[in-house]
Amino acid sequence: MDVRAAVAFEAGKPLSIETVQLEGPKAGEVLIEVKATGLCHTDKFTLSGADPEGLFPAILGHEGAGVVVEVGPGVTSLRPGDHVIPLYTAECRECDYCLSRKTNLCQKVRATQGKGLMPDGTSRFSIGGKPVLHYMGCSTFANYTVLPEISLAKIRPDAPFDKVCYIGCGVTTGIGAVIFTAKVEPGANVVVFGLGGIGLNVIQGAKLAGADMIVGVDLNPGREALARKFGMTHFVNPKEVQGDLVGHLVELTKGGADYSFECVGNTQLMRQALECCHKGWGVSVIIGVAGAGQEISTRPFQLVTGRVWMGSAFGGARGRTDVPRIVDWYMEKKINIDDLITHTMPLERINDGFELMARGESIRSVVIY
Ligand code: NAD
Ligand code: DAO
Ligand code: ZN
Ligand code: ZN
Repeated sequence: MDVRAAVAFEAGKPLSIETVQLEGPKAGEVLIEVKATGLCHTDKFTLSGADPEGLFPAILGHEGAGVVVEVGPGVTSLRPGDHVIPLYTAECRECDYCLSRKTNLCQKVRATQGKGLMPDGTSRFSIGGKPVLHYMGCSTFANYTVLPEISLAKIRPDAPFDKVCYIGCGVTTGIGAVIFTAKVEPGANVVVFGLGGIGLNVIQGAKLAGADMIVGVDLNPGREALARKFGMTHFVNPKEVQGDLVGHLVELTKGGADYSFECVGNTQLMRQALECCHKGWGVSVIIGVAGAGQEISTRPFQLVTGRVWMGSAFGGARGRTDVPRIVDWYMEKKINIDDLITHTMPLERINDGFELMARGESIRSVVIY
């Protein structure tokens, strides 16, 4: 079938709106109509060429929501009409990783997904007979796409696509890092570095977990008001701190953070996030994705004296299990997504959305098909 897609032909160039050919689902695969997709920082990172694993030409996008149109042979858990959220972290429930119960990083389709291909090693997308690659197993910048069955979370039918698409990455990454990865407990002091599409969700996750002090750190003073609305209790702009930022944060939290989260992708901030943690028990979670080849460092004594450094991918969420629950939290008004979706646009204006992101003017832009 012919589909409409924003194609990334090469790094550093704007996306190009094209008619693309899409093959139907093969065994274990599902064709979905994408109804809405968010634009995430990671799409921009790949499009910029900074992502060492970025492959072209490809159809980017990994934060969608849509409806099942057709299922391939052997698909048992989904049928046409089901509402779904694509998962860039699948959940097969049978690989060693899934069965370990220690991680959400299902490896069942990881190898082919990383090459921009479906599990049988081919692409379903093409233009004029030439293959166009999938991206993060999702490719939600097309109005129809094909995914493995295990890469789709079935969600309730009354959830609005243009809001819950954000649960496909940003919401789950931020809230999940607090609840599933760090397991923040009531009364904890939390410091969040970076108040963008991820950090604001860390803040609302910390509030949901019952954190006491929630300190937000950002260079952009324009982020303060929204962060306060989501539960931030103290704002720190590093440009306004006299002297050492770490010392300031340790003093503010009366000894250090119980938990800190790096939501920028800056290796210097990652160090500060670790070092502002409380001696003996502070836990620092890296969420931000640093540029190719960058490294983190600290003095080992920071860890010897009880601080813990860890990371979180997709908020530690097991997609098919946890994403429908997070959709329920939204529908029950336990979490706020609406105020984070600052812009919407048709597919034809998707490049405007990336410009808004680059200028720091949007939290989330959503393309509505
Ligand atoms: P964003 O651009 O919306 O937000 C980043 C924020 O950091 C902005 O508010 C900016 O002003 C602030 N900032 C930049 N430099 C700063 C500094 N030196 N000190 C303090 N604040 C600073 O980005 P986002 O969408 O929230 O994504 C954040 C990071 O998370 C990115 O690296 C992204 O790739 C990554 N990410 C990780 C996962 C995961 O599963 N681990 C998932 C999605 C995104
Ligand atoms: O290696 O098993 C694996 C999968 C790793 C994927 C984790 C992705 C998290 C960071 C990328 C940002 C996603 C938007
Ligand atoms: Zn993302
Ligand atoms: Zn698995």
